[in-house]
Amino acid sequence: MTSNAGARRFRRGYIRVKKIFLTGLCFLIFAFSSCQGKNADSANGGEAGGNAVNSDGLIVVGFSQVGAESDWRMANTKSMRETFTEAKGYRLIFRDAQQKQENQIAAIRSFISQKVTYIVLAPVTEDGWDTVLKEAKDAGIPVIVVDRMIKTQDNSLYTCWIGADFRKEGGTAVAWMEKNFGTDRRLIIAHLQGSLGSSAQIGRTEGLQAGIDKNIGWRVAVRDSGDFTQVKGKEVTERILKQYERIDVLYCENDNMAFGAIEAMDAARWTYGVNGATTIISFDATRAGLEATLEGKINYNVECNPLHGPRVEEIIRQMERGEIPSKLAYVDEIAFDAKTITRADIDARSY
Ligand code: GZL
Repeated sequence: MTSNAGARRFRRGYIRVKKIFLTGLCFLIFAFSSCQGKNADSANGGEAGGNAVNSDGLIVVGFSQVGAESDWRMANTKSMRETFTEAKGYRLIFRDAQQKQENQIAAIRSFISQKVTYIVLAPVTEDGWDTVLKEAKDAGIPVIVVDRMIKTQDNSLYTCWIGADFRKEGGTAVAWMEKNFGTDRRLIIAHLQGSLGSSAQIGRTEGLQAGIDKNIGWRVAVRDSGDFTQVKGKEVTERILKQYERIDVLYCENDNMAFGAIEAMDAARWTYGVNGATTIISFDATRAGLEATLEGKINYNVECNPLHGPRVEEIIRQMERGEIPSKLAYVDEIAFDAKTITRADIDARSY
């Protein structure tokens, strides 16, 4: 065989081997990329563009939680996590918004893109939800609002709401104040508000304001927000103690701000509680809040029950049965007086 013919045969063989190699390489690249794409989709809980609920027969619940700002919030999150487990037929996608509405809106949009079965929203504030809830409605995903309320002109944007009657909670505190201070004496009140614009703050403030409007001797010397946190509750109280000689009632819109206020009062050697100059009223009745009530540091503590997990599950079960849940559902709540609370009262509670 001449060297030219041999060279030609070698070239033809080389080109054939090269073609086979390149075809195989293209196939491998295509197979890997489509597999990767599928894995990415299944990581989001479904087939490529498929419905998350179908991936493994679980009901997928996207829960946008306010944050982790208080003992109440932690108990609320625990209740939801303990309820929506795979053993009970759910996949819970939990998002903590660090008390920022923009994070909740982003979470809801991610739930929509993952095609969850239900969206549960604990809204940080009442306003600003219409746009994103319209997107959820257009995607055919029911929205259950829990804890605080949303304000909207279009009630079709959410299926239902379950939570506390915050104004009633404030009214309960005012009734106790009337009983213990009378209605015709001068009362100097310092008011620690929760996160401004949240239903809990709006309702508890309205409850107090109704008492002030009714009892002419009552006066709010100072009103400031501690954002439902212990750190800010302490900061606000430190400022108050520097400005005022006398505070008859410190009205704290949650336990964690009351704990911060107690820290500030201790540091300033300011007396409070059942044996002190300043009466402390608080809300939530968390375990730590009730311990402080039992110790006489908090005079009166109005419960706000955080155990919404089973309540939300009941709503979902109703909807799975094709039933329509009540649009609004209020939870029953009680209150605790430092003068009558017992250890048994606290031990009987699950949070
Ligand atoms: C009340 C809830 C409030 C609690 C606070 O339902 O929204 O938010 O009172 C919590 O402790 O931060």
